[in-house]
Amino acid sequence: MSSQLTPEILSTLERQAIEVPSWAYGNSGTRFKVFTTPGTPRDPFEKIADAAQVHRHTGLAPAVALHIPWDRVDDFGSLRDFAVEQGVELGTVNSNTFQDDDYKFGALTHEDERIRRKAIDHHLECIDVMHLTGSRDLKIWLAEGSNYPGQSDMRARQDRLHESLEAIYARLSDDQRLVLEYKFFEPAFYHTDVPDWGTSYAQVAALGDRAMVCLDTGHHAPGTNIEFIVMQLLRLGKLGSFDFNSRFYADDDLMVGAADPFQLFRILVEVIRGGGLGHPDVTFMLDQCHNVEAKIPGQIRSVLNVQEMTARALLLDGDALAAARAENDVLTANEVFMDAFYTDVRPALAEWREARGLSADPMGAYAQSGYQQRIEADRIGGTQAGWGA
Ligand code: LRH
Ligand code: MN
Ligand code: MN
Repeated sequence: MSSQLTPEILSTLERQAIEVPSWAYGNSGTRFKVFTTPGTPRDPFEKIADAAQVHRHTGLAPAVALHIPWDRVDDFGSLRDFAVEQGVELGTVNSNTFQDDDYKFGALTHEDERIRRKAIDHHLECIDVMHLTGSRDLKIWLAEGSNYPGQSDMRARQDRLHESLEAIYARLSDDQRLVLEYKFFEPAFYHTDVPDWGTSYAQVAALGDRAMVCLDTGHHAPGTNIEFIVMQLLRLGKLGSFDFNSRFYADDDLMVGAADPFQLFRILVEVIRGGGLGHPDVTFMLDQCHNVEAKIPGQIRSVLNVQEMTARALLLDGDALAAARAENDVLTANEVFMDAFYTDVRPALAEWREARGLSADPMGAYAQSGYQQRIEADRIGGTQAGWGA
C-alpha cells in the first residue's frame, strides 16, 4: 500500500502544517442556540491544551491561531510558554472589530475619524500581542458594509479602508505580515467592503510585499471556482493564507472536506501546482466551529481530511496529464485527474503515521486516551469560553 505514496510524496507530506483556531474549542452555535458541552475550555490556556491534543495525535497541527479579544490574557508571554510546554506554537493573530457597538456602521471604513482611530488602535494592540506571542501574521476580516442601496458611499469607504490599512501596515516589523480576508456577504447584506479576492488583492497590493490575501473557503457564492482564485493568487504571489472549512449554504464553518471533498482536492491540486504546499508564505489554517459534534475529534478529523486530499493531489500524474493536454485529449486528461481523486490513500497514511510513532487511527487514539473524560471531570465551574467569549 505504501508504495502508492513515493518517498518524494512522503517527504512533502512531512512538511505539512495546519494551524488550528482557538475558537474551535469553545462553545458555538447558530443564532438560534448555542449548545454547551462538558469539558469545554474556560480560558485561552485550556483552549491551547485542547488544540495540543490535535497535534499530539496527528502530527499535523503545530500552531494555534488566536482571536483578540477572545483570547486576551494578562500575560501573553506565559501563554506562549504554556503553548511550548504543550508542544505547539501560537500562530496567526486575528483581530476583531465585529462585536462592539461603536462598529455598527463600520470600523476601518467608518466615516467618523474617532471610530476609525479606535479600530486602528485595536490592530496596533494585536501587533503588540504578536510580538509577545512570536506570531508572524495579523489576519484582518472586516464585518463592514451596508444593508441598503444608497446607505453608504462605497467608494469613499474604500479610500478610508486604504488609509486605515496603511496605518496598520506601517506598524508591522519586517518579519510580520498582514493578511486581508474577504467575504461576499454577512453581516452586511447589500455590500461588503472587502467582498472578493479582487478587492482584497487591490487593497493589499497598495500596501506592500508583506500584505497578502487570506482565502476563506466558506466565503464565496455557491458554484464559485475557488481553485481558480487559488491559482491566480499564487500566480500573483499574493496568497498569504487559507481559512479552511466547508459550506453547504452560507458561511457554515463545517469541517473542511466534509461538504465537498472533491473541491478540497481541486484546491490542493492548484496549491501544489503553484508551489504553495509547504511554502512558508502560504499558511494553512482551519476556521471552523463545532456546534453539534465533539470539538477535539472534529478538529482531528479536519486536519486528517486536509492531509488525505493533499496526498491524493500529490498522486496526480503530471506527465500523463501534460501528454493528454498536449493532444487536447479532454477525456484522458479528466480521467487522469479523477484517478488521483479516487485513490484511497487512507491505509498508506495510517502506515505513514505509524512510522512516525503516531497511532494509525488518531480518532481512536484520542478516544482511548482518557483526555476527554479528564477535562469533563476537571473543568467544572467557571464560565465556559464560547465563540465571542
Ligand atoms: C468571518 C470569519 C473570520 C473571523 C472568523 C471567526 O466569517 O471567517 O475569519 O475571524 O470567521
Ligand atoms: Mn475566516
Ligand atoms: Mn467565515
